[in-house]
Amino acid sequence: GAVTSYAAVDLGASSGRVMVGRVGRHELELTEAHRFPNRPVRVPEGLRWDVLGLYAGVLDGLRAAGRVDSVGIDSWAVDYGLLDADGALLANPVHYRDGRTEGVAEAVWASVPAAELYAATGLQYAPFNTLYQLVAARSAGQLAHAERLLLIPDLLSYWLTGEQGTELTNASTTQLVDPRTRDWSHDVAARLGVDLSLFAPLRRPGDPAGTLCPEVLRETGLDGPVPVTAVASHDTASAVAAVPASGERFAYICTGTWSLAGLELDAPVLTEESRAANFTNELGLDGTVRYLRNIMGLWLLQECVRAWREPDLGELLRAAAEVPALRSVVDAGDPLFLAPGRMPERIAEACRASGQPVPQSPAEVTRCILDSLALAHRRAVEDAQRLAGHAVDVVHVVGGGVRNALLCQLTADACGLPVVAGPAEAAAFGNVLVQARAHGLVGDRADMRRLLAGTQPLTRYAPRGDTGPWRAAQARLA
Ligand code: LFR
Repeated sequence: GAVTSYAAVDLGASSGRVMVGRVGRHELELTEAHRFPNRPVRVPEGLRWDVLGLYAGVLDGLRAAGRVDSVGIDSWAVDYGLLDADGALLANPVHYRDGRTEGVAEAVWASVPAAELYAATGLQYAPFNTLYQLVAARSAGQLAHAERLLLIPDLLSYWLTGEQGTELTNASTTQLVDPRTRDWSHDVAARLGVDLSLFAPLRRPGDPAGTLCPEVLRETGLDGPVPVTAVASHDTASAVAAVPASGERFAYICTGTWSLAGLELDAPVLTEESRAANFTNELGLDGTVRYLRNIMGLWLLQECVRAWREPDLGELLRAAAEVPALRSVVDAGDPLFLAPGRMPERIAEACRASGQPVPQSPAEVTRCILDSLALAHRRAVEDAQRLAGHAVDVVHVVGGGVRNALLCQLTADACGLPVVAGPAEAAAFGNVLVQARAHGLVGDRADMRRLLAGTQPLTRYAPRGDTGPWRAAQARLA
């Protein structure tokens, strides 16, 4: 049968890649055309993304990918670039780990109480939600010359095509979208004085998003026309679309720099209990709701590894597996761990403060992190089921953490549920499959998932022991 190929640009917090997906009726194959580091840059004014470096990586990747039927872009959420009246980028996009939003949420809640904001937008509190970033930018006078705001994937898409849009799944992370109407929350914006005309018109995954412009074709050596297709441009939305589940009784954990743990629902959960539990209602493919909690994720380990000057990761994980389980745990959902730097010390301080043994060696700290992540996974999967009234009997782990067998096994143990791990490149798969679907090659969401389950290697982890020790460890954090 016919096989077509798609380029998936997938930008994560620590690296970007351009993958080529080949899709047929019973065939799905992903190969890496180009991978490049994404290093946040600290300048005197704060922490910034090197967005020109990223764009250069995208162009290199497209050149390496060669002839494709379409291109799609996804990245992390919430961050954006501002354009002036001529469409030129005004400044380097601010990194969501920058400290500029400290105290901003409290000021916002004075105008729109937190409970009302949750009922209207369904978004969990995170200091970096675009709304808080925008309010901080406005106070700093940074919006004075801004005519347009483009979220990161939309900005890169604009540079590739000259066309502007705002993709909906990623827009849902701004805290300016109503998850019931899947449209802007005009009321919240008006009450907070946010000018929604800063945003380009909404696009949905699968919508056409222009074609590579002549300069890009020249730079990449490609022959036009090459269409760009809007995908689920929030990386987590693309990853959830690529969870190889059958049926509805599953939870997912998208692992990488973050762990995003939760459920796919038809409708948002906007109760006060849900807000207190800090669950978010982000939008997914086909108007689904990604009901999930943000957990710090492998960021905790990445930051330690950086502090320890990059020891061999395989050895570190083998040593961590030998350390006794659950000696000390930290709350891996705590925004305390958001900013970069001093991570081994901050973990030690958290253990000391909760009266637990302080992990000493890198192996002990690593074990503490992995136990803590598994524990946070357990809590999120449990809470989500209870709050949404939606029971599951399997947990799908996708994303970079799939390669961390100890984390997958501990997650199965902690949840007391079987874990199915894979694919690691879920975001890129979701990106490719939405493009293939837009071009008529695959059917609905269930077909996409069947194709993944039938073609990709998945690893199963059965839970070991009972969950008593995990419940006891949780009690230490209460
Ligand atoms: C994961 C992710 C999360 C989002 C965080 C910040 O890459 O997109 O979903 O909360 O990054 O944008």
